[in-house]
Amino acid sequence: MSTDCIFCKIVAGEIPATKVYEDEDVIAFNDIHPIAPVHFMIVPKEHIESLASAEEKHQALLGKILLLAPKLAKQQGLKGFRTMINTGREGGQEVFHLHVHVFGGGASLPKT
Ligand code: DGP
Repeated sequence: MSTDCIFCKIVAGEIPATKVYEDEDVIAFNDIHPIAPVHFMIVPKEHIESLASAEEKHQALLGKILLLAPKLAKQQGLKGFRTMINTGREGGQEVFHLHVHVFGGGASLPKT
């Protein structure tokens, strides 16, 4: 755990969040600033700063997170969804604890 990390505090239960999933390795919760009707993030409990900081030892964890995305999206009623991993300040990352955004619902998403 990183003491000044907001997502570590959510993992530790020190800051409330609307959880959509939790197990021993990961937690998923709604984004506080949603950009779509359904918008949650899948977050490893281990503090990994970003995708660029992930190592070989995280391979199974990263696979688990990606495989969870369609399962949780379906549970949230999404028929399709978009994933986004902002990496580094220049990649739009604001919270430096690796997370996969999953969002969708409502009108179809614009092409990027
Ligand atoms: P990113 O730009 O990929 O680092 O996105 C970080 C997201 O985290 C941003 O969409 C807002 C969300 N966020 C920041 N602080 C909190 C918080 O305290 N609770 C929740 N649920 N989401 C947060």
